[in-house]
Amino acid sequence: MNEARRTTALLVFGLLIAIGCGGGTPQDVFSQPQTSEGSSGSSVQLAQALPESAGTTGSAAIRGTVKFSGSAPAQERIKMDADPQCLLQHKEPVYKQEVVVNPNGTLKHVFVYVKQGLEGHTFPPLAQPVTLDQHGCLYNPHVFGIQVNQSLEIVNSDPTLHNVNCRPAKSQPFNIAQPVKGMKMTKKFTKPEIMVKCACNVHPWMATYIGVVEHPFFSVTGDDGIFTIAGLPPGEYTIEAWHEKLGTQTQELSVGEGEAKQVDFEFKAP
Ligand SMILES: [Cu+2]
Repeated sequence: MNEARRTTALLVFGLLIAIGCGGGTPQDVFSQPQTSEGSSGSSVQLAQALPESAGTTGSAAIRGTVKFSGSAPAQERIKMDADPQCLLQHKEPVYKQEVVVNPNGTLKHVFVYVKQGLEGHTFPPLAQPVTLDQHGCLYNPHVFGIQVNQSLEIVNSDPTLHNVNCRPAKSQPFNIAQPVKGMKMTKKFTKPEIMVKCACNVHPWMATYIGVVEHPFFSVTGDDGIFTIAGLPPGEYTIEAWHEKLGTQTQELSVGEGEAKQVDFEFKAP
């Protein structure tokens, strides 16, 4: 490798590390950012960035848009008056995150994952934890994915008490209190489950939904309604899109090595 190529390779490697350490999930490296409410609009598409330890990977990709049809429901404002520590952190009104229609007519907070087609492969959980933050008395992210037995780091960034009450049906439920800002705790889910709901009993508007899957092939739509599942081995797959209020939809497709297939979903107004 000559010096110029070495420098380029180091820069690319540094970029990947920077993205990987940016507070997002490790899946951010190859799909779109999932954690930051404000920055989830752009899709970072770095195919084949999965580490070798991820298991059976390839260079196939599935991308698409989750569209919304019909009239968007009125955004319901969250009243945080009961806890001044929550209220103080927001200068602007805060709205419920249930049905969020983006300005481009797409749907936010849709969990899209490979439901079938990866049987027989093993995918050890990625070493880097996924972070669930409690900030401004909201969960960030509101919807996200994690692998079975991948670490979930739960952080309280608020100067107020939160409890994290997670009720999986297949893994061990837990309910932890984090009374002090900066508290952290690590948990894992041991069985796949679509979806695990976690909620805060102190602030009844707080809820987050976690897609627990056996592989790293999932994505969540952000401000642009786009999902990207890259680094896939070639195969025939069933893809499912899940939305907390609008249900699930599936599509079947086959994708070859090095191929990127487009699959769009459309959810109708309730
Ligand atoms: Cu809370």
